[in-house]
Amino acid sequence: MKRALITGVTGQDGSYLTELLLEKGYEVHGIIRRTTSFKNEWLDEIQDSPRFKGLPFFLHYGDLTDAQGMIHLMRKIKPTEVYNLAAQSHVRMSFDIPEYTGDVTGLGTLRILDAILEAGGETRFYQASSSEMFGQVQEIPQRETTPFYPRSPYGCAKVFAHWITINYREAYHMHASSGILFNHESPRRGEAFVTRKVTRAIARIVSGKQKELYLGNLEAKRDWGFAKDYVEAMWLMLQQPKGDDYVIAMGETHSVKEFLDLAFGAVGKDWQEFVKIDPNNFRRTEVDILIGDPAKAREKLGWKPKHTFKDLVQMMVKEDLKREGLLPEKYMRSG
Ligand code: NAP
Ligand code: G4F
Repeated sequence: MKRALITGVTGQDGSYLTELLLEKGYEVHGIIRRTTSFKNEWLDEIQDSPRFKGLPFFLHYGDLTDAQGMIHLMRKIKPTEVYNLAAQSHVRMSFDIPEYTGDVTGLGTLRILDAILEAGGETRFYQASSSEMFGQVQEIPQRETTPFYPRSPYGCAKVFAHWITINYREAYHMHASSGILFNHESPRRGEAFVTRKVTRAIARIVSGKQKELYLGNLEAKRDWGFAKDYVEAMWLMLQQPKGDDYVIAMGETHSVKEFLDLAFGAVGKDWQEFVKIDPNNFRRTEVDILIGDPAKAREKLGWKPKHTFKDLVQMMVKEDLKREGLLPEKYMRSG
């Protein structure tokens, strides 16, 4: 039986990847951080779901800042595959906590790679690289060979993590791959990211709990896809004969304004009546446009997304309405 270890298992991608690997017959181990009150909606959902009841899913305490802890877990679990999804993943916040972001998001990756080597080195490794590494883009669309120009402490930390993964692949002949994933969202997206902030606010506006929504730069453009499609690509990378780097993207870009149009439009509302600008939501240095070219992933991995941008927006609005206790069919326009 294949045994996977997932760091960042409580996050958006961690939850979808856990489900995918359990469905594929893996024994799945996840690393969680100690918190005063441990509650994670998605993990609770997985553990309580009849679909996954009785399947081998185990949680272990650990932290990417704790090298010894990582070595101990690697020796104990002896995973065949490690998916390193843990990170301080919020770009604007990385300007407030740059050193911490570098420690977790950058050095954390090195600690995992070293732990794999310490435990024997046979484990296949996936690194969650990011389109934020392209930052001030040097080429449109961005592909695996596009030079990096990160625009935040988060982007800089991810560049380090990306290159140390390549270095360990070359220096120690590790089966190590990086997925350069463009923005991917879902109903499980953290509430501080713009898409979920918008769809959650829509549900609260419809239910009368919220009147205004404060945002930042509405002109920024992102290549947004659905997280569940993207975790499939992570798994495909580790099934290849050799480690490599792949861009995972939809190949189209939309502004925050376009997201607002579609999301508010889904409940028949005009976003301009609700959205206000708060300068605190702007970044010191912004990434203006991202658009990826997933040709290599399509050709070599046979990967292609199953959901469109429009599907994604509709799905996120629908799920947030449900979470507010509202009937989507009552409030959502069809199409
Ligand atoms: P997310 O929802 O923010 O999840 C981050 C995960 O990392 C959480 O489980 C978090 O645990 C964990 N974590 C944070 N600090 C940690 C530490 N010191 N030690 C151990 N675990 C720690 O992120 P996501 O959207 O699922 O993204 C997954 C990965 O892909 C991240 O590395 C992200 O940077 C990268 N990425 C994401 C996107 C995207 O659009 N979603 C695109 C490209 C790359 P807690 O629950 O305890 O906070
Ligand atoms: O949703 P965001 O915070 O995502 P961002 O910065 O693109 O980062 C996400 O995607 C990366 C992949 O490219 C990941 F690596 C990273 O971990 C994370 O998952 O912001 C998207 C855009 C930005 O241009 C931002 O300035 O939306 C703009 N925006 C406008 N108002 C806002 C807001 N972003 C947030 N979070 N909150 C706002 O109020």
